[in-house]
Parts: sequence; C-alpha cells; structure tokens
Amino acid sequence: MKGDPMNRDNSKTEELPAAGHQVIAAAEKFGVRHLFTLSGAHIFPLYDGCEKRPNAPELVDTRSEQTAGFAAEATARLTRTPGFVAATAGPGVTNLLTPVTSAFFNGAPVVAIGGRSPDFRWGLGALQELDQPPLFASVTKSANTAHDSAHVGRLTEEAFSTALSPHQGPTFLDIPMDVLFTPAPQSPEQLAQITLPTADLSQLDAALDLIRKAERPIFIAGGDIWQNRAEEIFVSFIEAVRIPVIVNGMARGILAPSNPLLVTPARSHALKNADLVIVAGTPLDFRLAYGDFGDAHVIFITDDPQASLQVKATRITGDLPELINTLSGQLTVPVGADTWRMDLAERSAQIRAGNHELMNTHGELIHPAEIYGALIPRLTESTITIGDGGDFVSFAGKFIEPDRPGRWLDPGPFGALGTAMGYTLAAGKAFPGDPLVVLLGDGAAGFSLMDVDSLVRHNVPATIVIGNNAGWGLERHPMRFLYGYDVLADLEPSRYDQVVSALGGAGEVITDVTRLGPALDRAMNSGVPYVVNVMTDPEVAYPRTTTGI
Ligand SMILES: Cc1ncc(C[n+]2csc(CCOP(=O)(O)OP(=O)(O)O)c2C)c(N)n1
Ligand SMILES: [Mg+2]
Repeated sequence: MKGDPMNRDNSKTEELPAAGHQVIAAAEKFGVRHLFTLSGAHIFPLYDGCEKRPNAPELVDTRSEQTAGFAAEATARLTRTPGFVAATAGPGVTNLLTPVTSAFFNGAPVVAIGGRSPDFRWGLGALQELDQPPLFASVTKSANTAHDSAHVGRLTEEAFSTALSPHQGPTFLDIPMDVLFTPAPQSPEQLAQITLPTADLSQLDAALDLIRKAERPIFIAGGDIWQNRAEEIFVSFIEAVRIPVIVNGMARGILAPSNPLLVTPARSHALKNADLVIVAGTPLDFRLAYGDFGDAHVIFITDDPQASLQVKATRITGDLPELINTLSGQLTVPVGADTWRMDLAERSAQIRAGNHELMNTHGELIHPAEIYGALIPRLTESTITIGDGGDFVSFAGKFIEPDRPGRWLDPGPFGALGTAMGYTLAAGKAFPGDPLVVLLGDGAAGFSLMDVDSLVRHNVPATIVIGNNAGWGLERHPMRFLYGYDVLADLEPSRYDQVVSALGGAGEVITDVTRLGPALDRAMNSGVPYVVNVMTDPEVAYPRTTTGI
C-alpha cells in the first residue's frame, strides 16, 4: 500500500537514507553522545541511523520511557550538552511527559523525539494515533510535528538550538511514521543558531547602587549559573566583592565548603537578616519564600524575561555569563560589613559542627542522619550524588556539601519521584568510572528500581543507599500534623537489596549502624549497582521550614 512504511520494497538500494537518519545527523552536529530510548517500531529509522552512521550517538535503552527521559534531563544538567531521548508513538510518548516537565522546571536542554502514527492514515484510528504536541506545549519551549521528510533534519536542528538558547529547556518533535521512513536529504551544513536573550540593563545602575550600599548582602547562586557556564566568572566576582553565598541545585559546590563565603548552612538566618538579597540563575519560587525577604531589597539576575514577574525586585535580564561579567567589571572591591561576613561564617561552622554531632549520635533505631555520618567521609571530589525521595533526600541536602559544581542531582522544584535510575544511567554514561552515589527513599525506589536492569546492561555501577523507613515519610508526618493520624503512608520494609541482586546487581540490608561503613565500602568496590538497604526509624521526620504551598 502506498505510504505504508511496513510494506516498503527494500530490495532496491536507496540513494538517500530514511529521514530518521537526518534526526541522528542533526543530533551529531550538536555533540550528542547518547540517545536514551525504549524500542518501538514507529521510531526504528532512528535506531537504524545510530547503527549505520559512524559518529552517531550510542543507543542506551531503558525499561521505561520515564527513565529514558530522566536520563536525557540528567545528561543535559551534568554535561551541559543537550539531552536526547526518543519514545515510540502513544504510550511511549506520554510516558515522557513527566521527565520532560522536570527538564522544563530545571531549565535543562532536552530534545525529545516522539514517534507518531502515520500521516497517510491520520484520522482513521491507526494504532496509538494521538496528536501529541498539544500535550507538551505547556512544558516545552517548542512542540511540533514534522510532516515533510525533507524538513526533518532542519526541524530537529531547530529543536536543538531552541532547547539550547537561554533560558534553556526541553523541546518536543514528533515525526509520523511514514515521514520518518521516507528517504530524505541531509539538512544544510550550516547549523541552526543559538539565540542569546536580549539584555535589559535598564536597572543595572540601581542594582549597582544597592550592592555598593548594602551592609548585609547575601548572594543566592542557582543552578543556571552552572548550566550556562558562568561558574568561573561567578567565583572570581565573589572573591572580589566577598558577598556571602547560598547555593542551590547544580550550583551546589560552586564554592568549596572550606570557603568562609559559602554560608548555605546559615541560610535561614542570612535570609532573615540580610538587607540585600541577590538572586541569580534560579526563580524566586517557594524555595526562596517567593522573593519575600522582609525589608531586604531583592536584585534578580536572570536569563528568563518571564521568570518571577510578580516579585518586586530590581531585575537585570540577559545572558547570565555576560551579566555576571558586567557586574564583575563594575564591582571590584569588597562590599558589605566584615561583621556580617564573619557572623554568617561562624554560624555556618556552628551548624556544621551540630550536624556532625547529630550524624555521629547513635540511638536504638537508625536515624537517617547517621547514614550521612558514615557516607560523607566516603564521598570524593568526583562523586556524583543523586537524590530521589522525600525526607531522606532532604537530610542529604542539609548534610552533603559537594566540593565541585555540577555533581549534585536533585529533582528540583518539580519534585518528581522516580528520577533515580534515569539520572544514574546518564551519570554513568557521561562520566564512566566516576563514583555514583544514589540516595533513595524506599517509596521513591518503587518508581524506577526495575531500571537497575538497564544499569547492569549498560555496565553502570552505583552505590544505592536506601533510607528505608517503611513508608512515605514526607507524607506520613505532614498528615499526622494536619489530621492527628496518617493513612496511605505505610509500605513494607522490603528487601530492595534482594530485588537488585535478582536483577544482576548486589546488596545487603543494614539494621545495625556500626555495620554501615563496611557495607558502603563493599558497595563502592563492587563494580555493580549495589543496594545498601538501611532500615531507619520511621518516627523521624525532617525538620521542614518550607511546605511548597
Ligand atoms: C511522582 C510523585 N508522586 C508523588 C509525590 C508526592 N511525594 C513527595 S515526597 C513523597 C514520599 C517519599 O517517600 P520516600 O521516597 O520513601 O522518602 P521518605 O520521605 O520516606 O524519606 C511523596 C509520595 C511526588 N513528589 N512525586
Ligand atoms: Mg520512605
């Protein structure tokens, strides 16, 4: 039948490869090294392109599209090159919705390619026929369909350049099966351009004035500083002006914990008492009190002209490295009071000492903090730490201070559970040999643990520490607080270590904290995905100050 890709006459050698090859050619131009996917006939030409083209991305397959999508997101955040994922039409594509949304919230440049039922049958009810771009329109920078095989290469390139143009984020392109199988020419050599945001410096002078006059300034450095490669210029700026810094997301590690200007532990005191809060590279959302810091002035430095528009702030908009460079050129001597700097540094040191004590106090049941007491001395500069869970991961955020930026993957403000195995797979593919430590809630484990299978197949070892409080801790305790009881918060104290062993990894259960250190060493030396399943006290709740509401 004319147009039916399954009934093609393959006996003649075609001069041009299928349009699917042009998708791969476009990805190559943007330096993509991995295509995360789960097989489906609608997207076979992409796989054929990867198999036949000498410089094509490596195919990395998963056990659910969600894991593939999270792997693409993590690739973008860790390597600052675009993440690339493809899913087959219909349910494959809808399974991408959560990770693509996560990438959107985290400003991660991801290109998601969807299979789509063929155009020549459109409207007749072919298998998995669904108009998919509208589903993605609100969580991507662009969501399109390629209806003409001759334009597939160009449209894919545009999907990449749009994703990479600040403010970065995901794009979606679906390609009908008949279009994807049709031979198509390669797109022109010239690469689609990345466009930088137009700078709005109208409030720059006001901002400089505020900074020069501030007594108690604090700088909040967000993940976009890392994502946009502004970390070096940021550090030299901070060293010159000596403004204390709080970090979030991928910017954690931008200053080493030994640097007295890193005052994240004293965050709440700093935000309560600052007279100037400078925020760069992260929105002023629930994590930052919606930009309300009492009487303090707020300066907001962003590459997203639409971000946090309701917040009253002195705004500077443009390309982040350029903006910080501009500030750096104008401000070359320390600002703010030395007493403020010293106060925050001392408070941070005290809080760290208190944390250290908590992490090394042993009770009858294991407190999650004790896990970090054993784990933290075993983290190295090159460790990539991945958190997926509720309270257990909040403790990680409190206790772990990375030495280097770009090595800490948390879910960010979308807060999706289920990221763990996708993020781990991406980290292992991007940085083979670097130690991977996954901090996993027992509840979160249920979303992606089957993809240990993918870690095993793709030879990605990881130390997976499960904080097993036999339940949804971050639901159990708020519900008790609101209702005086809890429901739907209990899970079995399951042997996730045995699950992972059955999938080709290994693991053990820990009920006695003195055995934890050696277990972590065994995990780190095992060369496989290894679960250290730590039974923790279900009554411990993370002392939370923000609710997200
Ligand atoms: C996909 C998804 N579903 C539900 C939630 C709501 N949620 C947030 S934290 C949490 C509990 C997590 O439990 P666990 O992973 O065991 O960590 P714990 O809080 O027990 O340490 C739940 C259900 C969510 N954030 N994401
Ligand atoms: Mg739990």
